[in-house]
Amino acid sequence: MLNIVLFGPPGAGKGTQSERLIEKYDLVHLSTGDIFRANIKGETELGQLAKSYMDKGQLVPDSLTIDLLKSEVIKHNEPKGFIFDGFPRTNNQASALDQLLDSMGTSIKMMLSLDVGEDELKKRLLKRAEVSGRADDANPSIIENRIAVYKRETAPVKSYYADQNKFFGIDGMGSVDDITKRLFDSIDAN
Ligand code: B4P
Repeated sequence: MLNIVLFGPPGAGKGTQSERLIEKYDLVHLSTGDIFRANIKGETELGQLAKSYMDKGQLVPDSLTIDLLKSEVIKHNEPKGFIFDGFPRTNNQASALDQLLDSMGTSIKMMLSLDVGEDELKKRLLKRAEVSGRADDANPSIIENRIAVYKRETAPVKSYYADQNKFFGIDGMGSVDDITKRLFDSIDAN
């Protein structure tokens, strides 16, 4: 199986590039952010709880996120692989994911980490806010908090995969097409 963690700060292009990757490699796309937002829209209990964290730019607690991810993974019967988009965001989540995949006789092949400067991230998220209606995109101080949470809690996950020789840094600046090509090249070369 081709299991890929697509990683990067908020607004780095994870969701955008996931769409391209799933099409080319015929993978299942699992975005924890999308799953939470679907639950918010459906007014589920999980959605209500997740919203209280997301609207402030905080991470949803690990216990909730890990259980949710597991329940989504096991829904798929013999997929060619998964793109994990926005998961794992903590070392705890990364080790839970390793355990889950191990129990299925598979593992993460690579972490592709999109590298984008902070000014560009803020610009992209504020632009998306014009159409997304997402509370966490519209407010500059919430964006600042998301970036701070990323640096403090999420960026260390890079080392988790680097220690397993699975970390690949990708330049996430430039056009969507250029970045897609860099991702394809990195997957095909490894
Ligand atoms: P996510 O849904 O993962 O949101 P994100 O980080 O903002 O998205 P992404 O990087 O995918 O942005 P996109 O490609 O769309 O998380 C939202 C929240 O959910 C988190 O803050 C957290 O609270 C919670 N959450 C999710 N997963 C969690 C977990 N595992 N644990 C705990 N909490 C969790 O790109 C952004 C914009 O840029 C788009 O408008 C796009 O069109 C544009 N763009 C993309 N590439 C571009 C390019 N090359 N040039 C110009 N614009 C570009």
